[in-house]
Amino acid sequence: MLAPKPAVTVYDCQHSTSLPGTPIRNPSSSSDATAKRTFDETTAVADFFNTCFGRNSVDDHGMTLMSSIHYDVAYSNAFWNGSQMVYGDGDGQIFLDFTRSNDVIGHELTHGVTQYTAGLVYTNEAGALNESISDAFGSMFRQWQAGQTVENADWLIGADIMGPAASAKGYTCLRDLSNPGGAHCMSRQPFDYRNYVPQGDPHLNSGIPNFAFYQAAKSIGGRSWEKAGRVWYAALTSDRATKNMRFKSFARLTRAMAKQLFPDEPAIYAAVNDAWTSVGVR
Ligand code: ASN
Ligand code: ZN
Repeated sequence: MLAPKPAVTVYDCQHSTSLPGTPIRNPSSSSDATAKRTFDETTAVADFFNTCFGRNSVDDHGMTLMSSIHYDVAYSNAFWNGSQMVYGDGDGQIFLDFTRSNDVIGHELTHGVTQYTAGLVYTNEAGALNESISDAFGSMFRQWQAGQTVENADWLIGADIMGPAASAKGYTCLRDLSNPGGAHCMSRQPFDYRNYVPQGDPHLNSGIPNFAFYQAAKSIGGRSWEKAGRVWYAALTSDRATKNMRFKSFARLTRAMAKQLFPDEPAIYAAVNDAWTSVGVR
């Protein structure tokens, strides 16, 4: 029997900061493009987790996926607040409406998945892992929706929310899993453990596990979510995952899961092992 799909609800903050705001009756047929997009993409993220990883909503128990849009005035961010997603419209100069990037929607929902699984705290290495898991699954969702392989995927986070002022400065994304230190990234990141920034923001140090994920997926080849994604998902949801995990512990879990899930494909373990080793995590 197929698991029922989680309900998807959308609320309009009408530029206030009180949550959740006013319910939008039929977001799937709303004349507000933001409402419709939020409904469609949130539904697609639920399909992605269900189809690719057998997960029923963020809590794996069909929890309703709730989103509030038009949060605050010119608010240039989006976040998971522990029970729902919240999206700003951006200032229209540096950032456009945050619902425009499907990877951003995937990223925020994945924070919910992490909360219900490994429960990674949001500081130090565990915080950077938390952020990286959201980028990895956000990017995989974007690739899955577009039917891309690791070769033709763009691996970008936030490409579709770059406003004219950001584009004018040459920024094509917030972050790039395939090149975290590139000048085209609005938020350039370290991508080797030797350049880890102590007490750094999780969004900074996530470049290190991001680059490990990219390299593992790239050398395995094909579709990122089918092998590398399953290995990362198994590590995230493992009983051995802990909320204060450091890079090394998470890397060790991915190595173990690569062997467990793909015992007849040693190349997958080798790709995962080499990817972490190349970013300085042994
Ligand atoms: N958009 C950001 C994120 O999901 C919000 C934050 O800083 N937590 O990572
Ligand atoms: Zn995040």
